Amino acid sequence: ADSVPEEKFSLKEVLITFQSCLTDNQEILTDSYVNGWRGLVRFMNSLGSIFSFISKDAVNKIQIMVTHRNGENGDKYETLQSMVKYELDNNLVDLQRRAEHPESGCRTLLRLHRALRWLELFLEKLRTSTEGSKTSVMCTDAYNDSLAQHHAWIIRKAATMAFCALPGRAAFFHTMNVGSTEQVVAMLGEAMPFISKVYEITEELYKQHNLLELP
Ligand code: 1PZ
Repeated sequence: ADSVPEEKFSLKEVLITFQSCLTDNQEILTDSYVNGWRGLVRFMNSLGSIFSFISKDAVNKIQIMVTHRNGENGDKYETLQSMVKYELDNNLVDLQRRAEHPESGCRTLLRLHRALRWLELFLEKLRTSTEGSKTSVMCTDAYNDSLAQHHAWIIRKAATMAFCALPGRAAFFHTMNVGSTEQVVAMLGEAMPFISKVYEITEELYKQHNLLELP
């Protein structure tokens, strides 16, 4: 079927967004983080509708973060650090089970944060892959080493089935819209440190406040 021609975009721009998340004193800007995720969702949607149950959940979580940011106390959500402080100081986080605050910024962001780890692992596998490598295997391995540990059996099953529909390595690189394989590999080498940095800082923040297992 014909689809509305989408404005061409490159995964490079998306990954670079994560560079602009970091402030000089190593805080993470919520708006840039969310924008990075918007780009990732756009990219995922370009891979086909089989991934839409995944992108739907990501979109839902992005929207929760945007709602916090646009709310009355939006300024408290300027950085992930200020969000954690504000929500904890004001008892806005369900720590034991989901109850009064099922959509806290802290628990919502934790889900995106875990998914960022999957992305980091997957992109690193892509970067170091060879012509014969299978994207579905790389994706599944990355998933099993990260997100899968936090997902129920039925989600794991559905996700693993969706991964089998991923385009092969050459087509996948083409979808990234970055250029030749060499250019893709170079771009990933440049952009990955920013993703890793953002992941690391968030992980440390959550660890400090004991938030890594939020329900
Ligand atoms: C390139 C192919 C895309 C692979 C994406 C790999 C991630 C698979 C995740 C499957 C998740 C399916 C749907 C929903 C799951 C939710 O239950 C969980 C937990 O949230 P809760 O139920 O506690 O509110 N949601 C998540 O774990 C967030 C998942 C976000 C997925 C983002 C994918 C990133 C795509 C980047 C593309 C380059």
